[in-house]
Amino acid sequence: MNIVPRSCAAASDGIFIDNAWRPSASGATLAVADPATGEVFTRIAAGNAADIDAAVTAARRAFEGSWGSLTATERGRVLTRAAALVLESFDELALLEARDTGKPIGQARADITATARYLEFYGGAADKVHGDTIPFLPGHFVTTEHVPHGVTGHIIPWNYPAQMFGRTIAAALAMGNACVLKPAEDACLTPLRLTEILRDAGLPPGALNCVPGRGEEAGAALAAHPGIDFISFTGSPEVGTAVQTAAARHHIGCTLELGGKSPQIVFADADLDRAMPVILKAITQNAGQTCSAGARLLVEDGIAQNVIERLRAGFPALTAGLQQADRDLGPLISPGQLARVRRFCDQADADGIPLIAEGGVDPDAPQSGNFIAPRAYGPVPRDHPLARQEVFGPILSLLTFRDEADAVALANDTDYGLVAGVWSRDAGRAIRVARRIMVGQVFVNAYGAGGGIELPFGGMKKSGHGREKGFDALYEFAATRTMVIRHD
Ligand code: TXE
Repeated sequence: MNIVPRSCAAASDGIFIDNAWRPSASGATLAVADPATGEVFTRIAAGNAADIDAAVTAARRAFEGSWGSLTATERGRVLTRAAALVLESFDELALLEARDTGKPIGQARADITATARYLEFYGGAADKVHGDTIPFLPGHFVTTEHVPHGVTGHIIPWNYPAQMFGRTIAAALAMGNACVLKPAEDACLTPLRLTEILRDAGLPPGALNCVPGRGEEAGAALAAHPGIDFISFTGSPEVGTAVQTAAARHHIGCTLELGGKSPQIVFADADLDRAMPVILKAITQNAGQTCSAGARLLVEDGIAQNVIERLRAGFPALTAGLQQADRDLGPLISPGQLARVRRFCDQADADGIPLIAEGGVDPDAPQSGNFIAPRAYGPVPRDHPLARQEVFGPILSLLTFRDEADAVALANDTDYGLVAGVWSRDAGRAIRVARRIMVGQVFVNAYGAGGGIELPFGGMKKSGHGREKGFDALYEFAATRTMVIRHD
């Protein structure tokens, strides 16, 4: 497995600007550890404000020159070629993603498939974004076009680094922006490799620059840089606030995707045989470190005991293990994340919240890894942290509701608004309820979009604003220019 991109001499040279690798301006590096063992297996360049400045300058040059002068079709072809190159390097990328994030190899493979699909989708979409003509005054012809912002900044998290790369970078490039990417310090290896693949696909120098580094250094410098025209951020609400504040200081737009506490609403008439496996997967996929994890299981009173019995039957079979073992879940990303999840469990235990069921950890999983067994708690009181805060781990909270009105109120009784699921055989009720939940994406008798590349995705309330995926993302990475032509 190539730990560093093929054309990069060493990971410590891993700042990518103007299609070439270089060490960070300060010479600083970050340790890269395997979440399953704790072993530090490489060190990656840690960029700072000087590197960000060089990257923004390179991006501006590309936007005003070689990249900005390509047609939409030519841009699309670069992305489509990159999709093919990702598939050619499929096994290598999946192994790298699994090693860096700890996720089971099957999940990593699914993520690389999705990454290629993002490049394919946005490659195909690049020349299909059309403007309008607008009837106006006599003797006037009015038309609109969607023009790129210019230089876009992208700050992505560690939970799905390859997919996040595809999601945000492919859409921005498709519209003609030049990009500066700051991947997460805990998982930046696949974004670096994918950056190289974009170059190999024909991206001109400066069109995509990648600066790994610490959030408070490289990330903050990118958000505050006066040379960027738009910023896309996925991460915690706290950092999202800082990014939006920085963007406001120089009056640029941003999209924020800040996680959730997503409800799965199960009515008494639901098909539990169909629902339960999906409910278990929605909290254990990626060890629960998923913004759209189905973390709140809201169950109608009359079937609560039945659902609890099914959780007792299902959870013990869920096992955490090494990447190559391809179990239900891998380790958490870092000791810090493990400590955070344990704190939630310790508090639940101390507060006497019943532990419904627990899964396991493979006996051969190293003690030094960040492994935790998945758990289901409940009934959880409505004001308990387990019912309100994002755990970002494989911990399911069961709450009960009385009737339809109570279900809607409970589902919306959260600061977040990302995703929801409604399970019922009464189609009218399921749709009625689904339309009253304040979220950006809602499922009926299903949950989880998988890649969901074509489907607009994003939050309401504390989950953030703006849409990624689908055609909606293209419009985020563009501004509408209206042209009024007088011809009388
Ligand atoms: O996120 P951070 P963390 C949630 C989840 C998790 C918690 C903490 O609940 O437990 O956040 O995770 C960069 N200026 N989500 O601490 O810090 C950072 O380098 C600019 C949900 O890892 O927000 C990384 O690239 N950038 C989420 C990115 O922000 C800064 C996914 C995210 O890191 C910065 C991840 C700064 N001052 C965490 N500080 C989701 N929406 O799915 C950090 N960064």
